[in-house]
Amino acid sequence: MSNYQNVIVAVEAGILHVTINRPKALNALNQQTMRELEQVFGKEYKDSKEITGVLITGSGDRAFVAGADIKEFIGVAAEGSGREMSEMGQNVFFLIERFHVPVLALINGFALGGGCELALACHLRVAADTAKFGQPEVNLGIIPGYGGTQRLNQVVGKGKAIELTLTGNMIDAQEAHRIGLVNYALPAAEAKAKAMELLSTIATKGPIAVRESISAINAYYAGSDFAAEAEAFGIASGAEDFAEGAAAFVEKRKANFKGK
Ligand code: CO8
Repeated sequence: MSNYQNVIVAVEAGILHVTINRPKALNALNQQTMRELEQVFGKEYKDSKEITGVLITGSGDRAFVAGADIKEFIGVAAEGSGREMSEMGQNVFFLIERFHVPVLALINGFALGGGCELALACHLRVAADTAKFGQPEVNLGIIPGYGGTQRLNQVVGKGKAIELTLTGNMIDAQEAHRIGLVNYALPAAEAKAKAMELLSTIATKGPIAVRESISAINAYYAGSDFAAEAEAFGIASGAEDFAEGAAAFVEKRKANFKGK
C-alpha cells in the first residue's frame, strides 16, 4: 500500500474507506491531499476487484472538507496558474466520478467549496444532520473550480445551483436533503450505518451491471463544460479581488471587493 500523509486508506470487508485527515485545517484539500486522492482512485485501487464500494469521509467531528486550502492557493493564483490548478483538481474528481464501483460521501460536517464539489463528484451522499453545505467561493472573489459549476446544476438544478453559487450561503443537512443535494440526512449515529447499508446492498449486485450503470448515467452529462469552468476560475483567481478575498479570510475580516 502507498504511503499517504493526508488520507487514511483501509479496506474492510470489501469496502475501501478513505478518510481525509487534516482536521486542524478542517480537512481542506491542499495539493498533497489532491495528489494522494489521485493515487488512491487513479492508481492504487483503479479497477481493483478487491473492493465493491468506497466510503469517503472527513477526519474529526467538525468537517467533511472545508474546501480547497485557501492559504496554499493564494501563492499559486498569484502566479497566474488558476486555470491549470482547476483542471488538475477536475481531473482528480473525474477519477472519482468515473470509478468502477460506487463512491459514497459520508458528510460528517462542513462540506464547503471544494468539499461540496468532492461530495458532488461521488455517486451517493449521506449526511449527518450536523453537516453544512455551501459554495462560498464568491466570498473570496473566486468561483467553484473543481466541477461545482457543472455538477451542482446536475444534482439540484439550475435555480438552486445559481442561488448557492452567487450567495455563498450555507445550508444545513435538512435543506440539502430537501433540494436533493444529499440522498439521506440522518442523526450522526445513524448516518454511517445508512452509508454501509447502501454500499452492502450494491455489493450484492452484478459488478459489471454496477460499473456499466455508473458509466451510462455519467454519459448523459458528457456535454457538461468543465473547460468553461476552468477558464472562468482562471479569470477570477487572477484578479485583484481574489487577493483581497483571500487576505480577508486569513485576517478573519469581511472582504472589500473592487471589481478588478
Ligand atoms: N483552507 C485553509 N484553511 C482552512 C480552510 C480552508 N478552506 N477552512 C478552514 N481552515 C482553517 C482555518 O483557517 C483555521 O485555521 P487557524 O486555526 O490556523 O486559524 C482552522 O481551519 C479552523 O477554522 P476556523 O477557525 O475558521 O473555524 P470556524 O468554526 O470559525 O469556521 C468555517 C468554520 C465556517 C468552515 C470557516 O473555517 C470557513 O469559512 N472556511 C473556509 C470555507 C471556504 O471558503 N471554502 C471554500 C474554499 S475555496 C474552494 O474550495 C475552491 C475550490 C476550487 C479550487 C480550485 C483550484 C485550487
